[in-house]
Amino acid sequence: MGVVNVTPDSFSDGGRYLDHDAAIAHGHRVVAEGADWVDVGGESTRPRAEPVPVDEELRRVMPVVRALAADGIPVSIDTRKAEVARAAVEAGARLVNDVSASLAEVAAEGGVGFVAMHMMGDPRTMQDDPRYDDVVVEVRDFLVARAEAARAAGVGEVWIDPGIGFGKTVEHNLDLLANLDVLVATGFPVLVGTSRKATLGALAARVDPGGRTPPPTDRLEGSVATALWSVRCGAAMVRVHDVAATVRALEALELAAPVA
Ligand code: PMM
Repeated sequence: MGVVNVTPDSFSDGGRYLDHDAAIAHGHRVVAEGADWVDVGGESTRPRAEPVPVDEELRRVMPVVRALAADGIPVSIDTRKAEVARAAVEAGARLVNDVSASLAEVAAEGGVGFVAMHMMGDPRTMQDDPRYDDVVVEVRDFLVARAEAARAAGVGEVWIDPGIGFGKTVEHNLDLLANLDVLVATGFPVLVGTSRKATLGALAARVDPGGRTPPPTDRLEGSVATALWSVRCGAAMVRVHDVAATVRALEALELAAPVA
């Protein structure tokens, strides 16, 4: 899944694709590079981001969703708002990627797929002091409950996603990545998004002689490494910014060490 953020402030690529034509071109580019889905989002969910009014979010994403869907590209809409999800599905989006895990009804009504992602709290406060007794068990139980509710509401295709970086410390994120098999064992297809996230910056700083944290655009190695790890643990999809590098790395891994 390739990311197209039509936002001025996403941590990873904010401002690059705010212009509709640039966003549409980027959607085509990630498909040419090997993405099966293009995830279009108009509200940054980075820590401490302020919510975006619905009209502004619609203005940002709709021309992009409409154009990519009209070109036959499988579009996922990354939103927490029912109005935006509904409009995007009417315009041809086929997956509702909902970081609040609460829009299953919209996906059911539209006859499209649904991603239930785990987040503790909301983006404004989620990184303040996240605490869990057992992050893996709590995230799994939350996701299974939301995914079963989505099935009961009539959604045919339900994905689960641990929500790396959404109300989690570096250690929580690493614990989730180390135990992805627990999510895979639920039987729901698992989506993982580590691309360019702060945890990868923290890991890079641990091995940097000067303890330097690279900016989001300089976290390619960690992004690719964790995408490969996720796929080898059984994740069915990874959400990435650097599609070409990720696809090439996955292909090389498959050739070097094919899965039996
Ligand atoms: N991460 C971001 C946004 N949307 N959706 C899913 N399902 N999983 C994620 O991990 C996820 C997401 C934040 O990253 P961005 O600001 O680079 O889009």
